[in-house]
Amino acid sequence: MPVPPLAPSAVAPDGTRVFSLTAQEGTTQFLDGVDTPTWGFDGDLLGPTLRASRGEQVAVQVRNELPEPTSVHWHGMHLPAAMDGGPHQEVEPGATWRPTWRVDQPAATLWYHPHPHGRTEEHVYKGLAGFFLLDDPDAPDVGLPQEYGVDDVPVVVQDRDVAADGTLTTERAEVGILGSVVTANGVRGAHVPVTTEHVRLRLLNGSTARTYAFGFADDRTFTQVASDGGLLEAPVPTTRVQLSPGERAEVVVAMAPGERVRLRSFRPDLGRIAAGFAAGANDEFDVLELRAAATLEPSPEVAGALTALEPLRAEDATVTRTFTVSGREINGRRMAMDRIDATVERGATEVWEVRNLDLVPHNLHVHDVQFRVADIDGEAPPPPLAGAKDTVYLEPQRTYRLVMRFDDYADPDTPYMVHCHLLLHEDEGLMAQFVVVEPGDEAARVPGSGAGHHHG
Ligand SMILES: [Cu+2]
Repeated sequence: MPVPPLAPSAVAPDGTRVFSLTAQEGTTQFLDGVDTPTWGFDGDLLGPTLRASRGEQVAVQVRNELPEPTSVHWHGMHLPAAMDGGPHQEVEPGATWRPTWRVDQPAATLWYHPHPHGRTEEHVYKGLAGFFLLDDPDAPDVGLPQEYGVDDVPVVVQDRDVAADGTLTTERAEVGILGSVVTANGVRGAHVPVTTEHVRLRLLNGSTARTYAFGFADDRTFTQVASDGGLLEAPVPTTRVQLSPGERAEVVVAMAPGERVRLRSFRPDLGRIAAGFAAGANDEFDVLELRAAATLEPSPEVAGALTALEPLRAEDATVTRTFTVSGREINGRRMAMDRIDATVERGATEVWEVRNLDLVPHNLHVHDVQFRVADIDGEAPPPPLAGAKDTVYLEPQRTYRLVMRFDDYADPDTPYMVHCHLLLHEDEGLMAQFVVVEPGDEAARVPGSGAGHHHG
């Protein structure tokens, strides 16, 4: 299995770590000997891994060599709205966009992907995605494998529907495209050489619609150590890790010398979805095979306590908002670029009550923050959902109370997005815009709205 290269960076005189990414056209062979037109960053498919440490000022020179506008969103990153790479920051063909921000959040497996309004599904499906790993030099060593590409391996899992002539087909179920060509880091039938007793996989669901339930063919127990926004408080022994589109999990797998075991996606538990909706609930796939060497280097034991999450409690919230999700609408409205749906005061802790009214899958991704799931239909979340999250699966007809705090950045002119990360749903309108403003301030006019007023 190819491991994405670490992106080179240069440190500017002011100390900023500067990366470059170029979105470009290419070709990939998903089927033996057959070229499929794909898009990638700095290559034919996917992109290099960006890596930075907490406290660093980073910048990315994003160049668009595609024949149409795109954008690059830093999924899971806490940063100013104007740097977020959403639909208000599209990059024209031939142009370069240079967002810059200070990394200030716990170590985590984040990722980047396009977010142009109405075309996100197509751009991700064609291959534009990459990892953005954050490190925290001040965090204690908790015994996790950490040699990139050796015992600490990023794996983006995606599915595509590839015709015999190589073209990417776009036949859609209600949830979007459910393809049968499942890849790990862009290849089918991937195998990963293992040279250590423990291997850490950073799993990313980079699919546009499909939810995976990862486990091993022999049903062995492994350990989930992190969710979207970083480490869980304690390791969670499990046999399955379920990820909806956009979600991540870090897992540690113990291997015996010489053994081989396949990572599979088993039938996901999507909740009470209606019969007759194709949602991938019955699909199973092999994803990759771990192949251990005859002798393995020793690995440290994973600590019993991984981190102390900062308190983020529903009872500390000063604002509660309701987001009902149905069809392609949030609270009865489709996304409009010129309408601000919520105005949040900087520093506020809020509860967002999110309910999927439908009998089909949705999920919810909130930009700028890492939230906490306070409860699901009043019950405490299961341990894998108790950590820092930026994307959560929404089972049909259940209510998720999410707690989040909007620190640091206020900008009345530029909205963040909240949306379903089933990308067809997002493109068709299941998205809303919120701005974070200074306390007492109001949202400014956004481009084309013809309404609202500017703050003083
Ligand atoms: Cu949806």
